[in-house]
Amino acid sequence: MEGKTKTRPKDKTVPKLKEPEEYTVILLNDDYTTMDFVIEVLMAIFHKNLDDANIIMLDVHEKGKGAVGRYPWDIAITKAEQVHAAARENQFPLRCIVEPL
Ligand code: TYC
Repeated sequence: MEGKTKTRPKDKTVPKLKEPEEYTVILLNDDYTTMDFVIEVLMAIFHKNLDDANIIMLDVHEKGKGAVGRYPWDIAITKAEQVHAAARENQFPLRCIVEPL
């Protein structure tokens, strides 16, 4: 292929790389999980500081549910599984759900 350089064909569309879609992890209230455990979970799994964890926990406690964070699908579902595993280990019924943004 002498004398020929490869250039990107101008008439073809190059697919744009899309940002990964995000999902919201929503924490659900219950009557049995302790407030301290919810705060621990928010700090350990969602990397919230103590103040934010406390605010989120109280909001969920009062309203019944609340958003904890937005993540790409794999991360959101992994965090939800980690919450359920930690809750199971400590015999709490704490649940969260993952919803499209
Ligand atoms: N309602 C619980 C209590 O009074 C505390 C709690 C808060 C539980 C948030 C779950 O996602 C939750 N001990």
